[in-house]
Amino acid sequence: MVLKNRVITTTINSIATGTTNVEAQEPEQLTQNQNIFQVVEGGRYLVVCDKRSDGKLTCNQFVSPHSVLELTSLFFLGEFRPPSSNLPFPPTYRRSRKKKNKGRMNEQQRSMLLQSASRFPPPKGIKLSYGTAGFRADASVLQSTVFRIGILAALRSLKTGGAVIGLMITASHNKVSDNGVKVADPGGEMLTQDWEPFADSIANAPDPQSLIQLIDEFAKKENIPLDGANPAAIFLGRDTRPSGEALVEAAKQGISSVIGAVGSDMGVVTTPQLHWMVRARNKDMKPSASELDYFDQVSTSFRCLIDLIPKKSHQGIGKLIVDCANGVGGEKLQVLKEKLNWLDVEIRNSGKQGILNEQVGADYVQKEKVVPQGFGPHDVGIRCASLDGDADRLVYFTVISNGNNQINLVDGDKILSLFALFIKDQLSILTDDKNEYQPRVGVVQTAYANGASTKYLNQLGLQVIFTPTGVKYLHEKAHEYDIGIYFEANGHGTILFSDQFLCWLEDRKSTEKGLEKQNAAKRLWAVSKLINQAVGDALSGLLLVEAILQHMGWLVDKWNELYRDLPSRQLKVKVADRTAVVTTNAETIIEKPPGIQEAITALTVKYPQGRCFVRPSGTEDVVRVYAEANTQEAADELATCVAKLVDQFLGFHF
Ligand code: 16G
Ligand code: MG
Repeated sequence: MVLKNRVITTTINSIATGTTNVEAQEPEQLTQNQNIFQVVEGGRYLVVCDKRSDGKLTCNQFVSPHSVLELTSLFFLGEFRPPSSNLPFPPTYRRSRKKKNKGRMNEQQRSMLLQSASRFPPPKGIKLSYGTAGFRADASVLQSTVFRIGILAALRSLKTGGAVIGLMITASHNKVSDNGVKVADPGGEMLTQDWEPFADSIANAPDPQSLIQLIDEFAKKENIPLDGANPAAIFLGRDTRPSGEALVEAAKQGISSVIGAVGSDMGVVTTPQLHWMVRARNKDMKPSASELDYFDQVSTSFRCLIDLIPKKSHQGIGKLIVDCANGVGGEKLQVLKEKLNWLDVEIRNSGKQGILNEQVGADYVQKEKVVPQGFGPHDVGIRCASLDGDADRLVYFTVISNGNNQINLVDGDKILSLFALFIKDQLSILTDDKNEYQPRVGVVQTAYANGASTKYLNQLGLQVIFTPTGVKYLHEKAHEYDIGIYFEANGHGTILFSDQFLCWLEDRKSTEKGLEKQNAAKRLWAVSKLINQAVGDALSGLLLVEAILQHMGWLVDKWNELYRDLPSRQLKVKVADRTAVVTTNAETIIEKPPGIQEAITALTVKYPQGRCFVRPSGTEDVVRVYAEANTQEAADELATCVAKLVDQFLGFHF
């Protein structure tokens, strides 16, 4: 691929929303294959077009579905990739004649907000914060917060030129009486961090007047059109918690108190399904972007990967048993199983009976390292997997014989390693030194990644980068690569592919002469369609693991033996104020309070292969301790000593 900074200006006559035929005056200047265009008019847009044989252009990825398009100039960028900072997604299209009213709230809008807010008084004496994964609390105190986040989601849609925003009601792996709410941005990723302080402040506004004042100030600052003339669209979803339905209703009330905002209820879905739909609607311009589309895409791309398995390595790898945490993943996996009727899967803890997340699910299995309810000695030797309550985490395990319910855990780090290995293999078939274009591959982990996994990935020759805990940090970092693979040890992760890489790959699928290279390109293409690029997705991740294991002809033990985990221990400590702990270096070093880091380091160096860090939890009122060492006893001892230290420095000693 030639990287050229060539910019050709051409003029388009019209771009129709959704269907998107682009008519350019000088299409002869454009090449036949997919090209990247940038449209400039009041904002910058990324458009990917195909030039058809009749010389016209078909635009297949485009801007906000709700913008009235009056675009006139188009710059052809050839195969040049502008720096990502120049590519806001989604574009913020603004009609210049509306500028005068930006951020001004009219009287009708003000009184609608006042009226509806008075029906949702905030709970007394409770301060909520938009943590690592949105607001989470006992469901009984969340009505007002969810109502207000409905308003926030509508504002976010207005801010992004009418792009669809996601609002998910879930408390993931927390107990069934909890619930929560989080927002998905137009690309399907987590709400931009810049808006989190606003989420905190409106959630805690004591009365309707102060709430309206905060909204007014924020809308002015952010130039959000609140004059009722602009549409806003929100997709709502919820997991299976009994409190979910009423909370979705509260969110709808928040949304409909912003003039022009429309909420579409997607019903009971997994968190990643909702993120996928948001992304599909905005980025891929799928007109329906429904759950059905999701199932179609993941099942078709999975089948494609299976069809591309070289015959010689095609051998049975036995059945898979999946623990669905008694959550939403059970019914969704059942749909996939029916679509892929030859996939050998047994579904357990499907949610028909049994309590959500109670001694079941990925979080329980990964933290406790024991079999979930419903599994036992009869499952020894079988490949098992666990999803969490909203199906955005996935771990595998096998039951140890005579092990007293102990398991061999195959965690997020191992899933990451399997994905990285497969992608690296396919890339090395596809590219050689002669290729002018070398895709950049990055692997993103957190401090919780087992040290043995990082060593393994480094040995594969991959670049490993660390970020703080929380999907938003990993996701953002992975975006910096052509192929960015990220996983947390807890089983949340995915793979991101850059548009530039996908354009190149699409070309290779058809132009490569050798069958092997063509198949490698097709496999990578199928991976990009199967994996949920919006967010970590237990169901699509599970299908990718299954496809790769079948491709390799590997039994689960072979996969688990890629490397041997260093023994580790996690503990949590209740402290007076967890915000007193300030960390740096992807949470591996404590900056404040002074003195504690030196004490931890002094303890850690005593243990061979010792590693230890302490961080405040983003989801619980505790401080977490993680320790790793060459034996389990040593890891336990190190974790216990450091936990005592944390208590000395930060505990309740008045
Ligand atoms: C949330 C995060 C997860 C993180 C965990 C850490 C998302 C969607 N989920 O579940 O990524 O590992 O919090 O919890 O961001 P902690 O801060 O309590 O340790
Ligand atoms: Mg979850």
